[in-house]
Amino acid sequence: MSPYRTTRTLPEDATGAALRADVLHGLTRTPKTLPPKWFYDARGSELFEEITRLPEYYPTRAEREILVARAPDIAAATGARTLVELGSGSSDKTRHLLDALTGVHTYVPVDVSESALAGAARSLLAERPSLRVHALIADFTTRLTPPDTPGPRLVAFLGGTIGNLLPAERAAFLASVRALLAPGDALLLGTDLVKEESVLVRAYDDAAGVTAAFNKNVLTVLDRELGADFRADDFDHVALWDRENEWIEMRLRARRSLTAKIPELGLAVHFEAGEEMRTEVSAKFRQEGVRAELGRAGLELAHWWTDGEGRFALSLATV
Ligand code: AVJ
Repeated sequence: MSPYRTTRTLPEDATGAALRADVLHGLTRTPKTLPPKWFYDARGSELFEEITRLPEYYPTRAEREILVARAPDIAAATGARTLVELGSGSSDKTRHLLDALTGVHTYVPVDVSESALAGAARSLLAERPSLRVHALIADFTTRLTPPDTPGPRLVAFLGGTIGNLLPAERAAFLASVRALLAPGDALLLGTDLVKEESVLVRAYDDAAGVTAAFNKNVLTVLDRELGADFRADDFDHVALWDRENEWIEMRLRARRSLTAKIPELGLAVHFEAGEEMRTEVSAKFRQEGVRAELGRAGLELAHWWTDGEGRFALSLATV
């Protein structure tokens, strides 16, 4: 019997339908927006991996530092027997947790990318043959039905990805996570922290232009998936700090007046010269804000760990 099982909660064509709905909605409103999840095709995922190695992009290294230092504390505080990871991607940082969480025999990675799940499971199982991996092909922002595995469960949501959700979406997301937890279960949440503006902006506008390529890659996704005729060099990459909302915003700014055709939607979208389309929000947090948002979802902040430079935090929350 294979220790790798998958459960699909997304219909095979869900991705295409969701992309069409998001593009239709986002490009026919003012200002224009696209949700960040469409960055991550094969090329976009590769560019993101490259971003995590850039000197300016500190969150991945800072979070790894905390995980390495605190994994034994996390194991002791939770006594977890099942690890559920939302948006698990390559499951790269998960190793640090699995090494310390000696009571965990079942790992439930949740991701929309079936290929990422299969690749992650293959390499984890090669290292830990006794691990049971039950992958969920699912969008973590929708209601999840995890398999019936032994508790206590630890649900991990790493990388600061919660910052890609708008405040109302975060509240709904945290409430749905809360609904997954039984008494004794816990949530491990990674959040990037508010810091000096120049450090934040450089992390999203690196000197080598990798983040610019990552941002523009969403246009090639629309061209390939919807037959659109966007050209990456008609747009400039913009990263700015919104000090009121305390989030980084990535935008694509039209270098000239243009009209893009999107045949699959029967749509022509006009951009004025200089018009900006928002492609990502990446919120930065403070401890009091995290505590309050968790509290409103019925979760209690039990531990708050940061890296040595105070750039990133891991929170452990209980019900
Ligand atoms: C993967 C969502 C954590 O918001 O920092 C990196 C994505 N965007 N550079 C982030 C991203 C631009 C990243 N997360």
